Amino acid sequence: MMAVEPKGGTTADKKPFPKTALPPGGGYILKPPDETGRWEVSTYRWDPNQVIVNQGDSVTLEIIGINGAEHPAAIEGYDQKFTVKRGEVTRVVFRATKAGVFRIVCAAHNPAMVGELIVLARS
Ligand SMILES: [Cu+2]
Repeated sequence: MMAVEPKGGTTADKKPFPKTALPPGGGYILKPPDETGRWEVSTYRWDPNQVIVNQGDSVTLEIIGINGAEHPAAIEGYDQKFTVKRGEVTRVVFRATKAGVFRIVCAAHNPAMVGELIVLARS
């Protein structure tokens, strides 16, 4: 997995700077026009943002930090907390004991940076 920041931009003469604020929480960034009129929008995400495993699997997530200095994160319902830092690989190792869908949430980039751990029930 990666922690990445997709980014887009244009100049105010092509598309006026949006008047509506984006949802708060650090997950969306809207940079107002600079001296050249260029403005940018970006967000943070896990890529891929879904991990599918089978119940009972030993899971190792290797997550590299590409954009953003730090991503303090957790897998809700699995008691896994970790921080992904730019330029480093963070390994998250656990056994998928519980079936279900569990959010992988970065506390610094709400509400955008949310992935899903999907644990398929053992039949
Ligand atoms: Cu983040």
